[in-house]
Amino acid sequence: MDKSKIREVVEETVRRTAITDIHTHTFDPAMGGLLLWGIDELLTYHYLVAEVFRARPDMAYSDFMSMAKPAQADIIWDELFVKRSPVSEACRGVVTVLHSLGLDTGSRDLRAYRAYFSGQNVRDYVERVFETAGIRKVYMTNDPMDPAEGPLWEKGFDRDSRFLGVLRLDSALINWPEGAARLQRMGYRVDSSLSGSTIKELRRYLNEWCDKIDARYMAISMPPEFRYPDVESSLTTLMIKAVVPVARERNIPVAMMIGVRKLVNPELTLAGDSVGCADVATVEALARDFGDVRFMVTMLARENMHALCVAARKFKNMLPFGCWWFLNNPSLVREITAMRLELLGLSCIPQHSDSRVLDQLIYKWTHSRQIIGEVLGGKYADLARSGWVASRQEIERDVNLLFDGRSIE
Ligand code: RAT
Ligand code: ZN
Repeated sequence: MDKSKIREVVEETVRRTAITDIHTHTFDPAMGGLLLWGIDELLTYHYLVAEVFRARPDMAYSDFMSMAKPAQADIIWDELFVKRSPVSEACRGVVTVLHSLGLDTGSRDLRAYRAYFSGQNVRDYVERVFETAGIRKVYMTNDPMDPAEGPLWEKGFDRDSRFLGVLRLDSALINWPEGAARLQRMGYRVDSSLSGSTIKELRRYLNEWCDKIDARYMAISMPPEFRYPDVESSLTTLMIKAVVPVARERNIPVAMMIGVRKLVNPELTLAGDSVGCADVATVEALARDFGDVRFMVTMLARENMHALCVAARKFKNMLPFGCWWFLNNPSLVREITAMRLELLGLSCIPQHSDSRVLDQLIYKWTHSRQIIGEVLGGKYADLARSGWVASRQEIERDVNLLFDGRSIE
């Protein structure tokens, strides 16, 4: 191939390769109201809820939080799209979605957008979004302890094979013994002290629910203080005595998302979490001591990203993934992607979308594909300058390695 074309070919390949999105908060359409979509959901995304208070410091948190969703959406639209230009990443995302759907972003007409969405049927809209975003499959985040979600699984439904199950562990494990009380209510014989039958019963919970949702991996988000080894910590004990053995037995990965400081501003609820620097030595020690278990790892602090790449060079059972939450911004995705390619080659999962609203699949992937394509294209151009010109087939093969999700299967 012509050397000067190589960037273009890589960018184009990244644009059209079907993606397996390994971490989202979207749901199988059969799960009804849990699947969020449409303009009011897009506008009240918690990333934008945090931003609206930057524009309206006079507004009381509780006043906004107690409003109905359309009223919140009206304020966010007015403050962040009409009175000022939507330059933040989360704001631009809404614009990308509207534009990709063929709506007139020049009209600035929220009522017209609402009318468009109210004319959609959810099943057809899922097809449209998957098609527009170029998505093959998405992994959900499934919490059996969620009062809206648990009963749906208990009852059972016809699954859409494109929405894969992931057992989320936070409500069972974080802030133990809060999870113990929930487990007891579900009929598991656990107690707060981690003694007696607790570990055995927690494993039973994990196994039964992995079966029920056909979990492809188990996932947990953790505070920056998470340490291993740490004999004092309930979370660490539960991880190594229950989660790790179940993952090993089932041959599924454990995803650890580390570095969230929950509710630094409780009044902001879901939008109130912050970031802290985590301990990369902890994930190295876990990967070393449990070498037969696969760990998918992402961290929330930019400061952790370099050390995490180095850690993955040392442990073949560690897979860095995604640019999570506050890192999912073009400048940081660019930096992190380049660093990963330089240190790990193609052995990482560059991005997940974290979409909470179905339509976000469109913007999160349009934006990420753009940056990842540019960075990756630069790497093939560098290679060509060094004397190695990749063929189209080789480029397609490589892009698939990054995006088809096979490394976690
Ligand atoms: O990015 C987000 O939407 C966060 O609220 C979290 O859901 C985070 O991604 C998580 O999975 O904990
Ligand atoms: Zn998430």
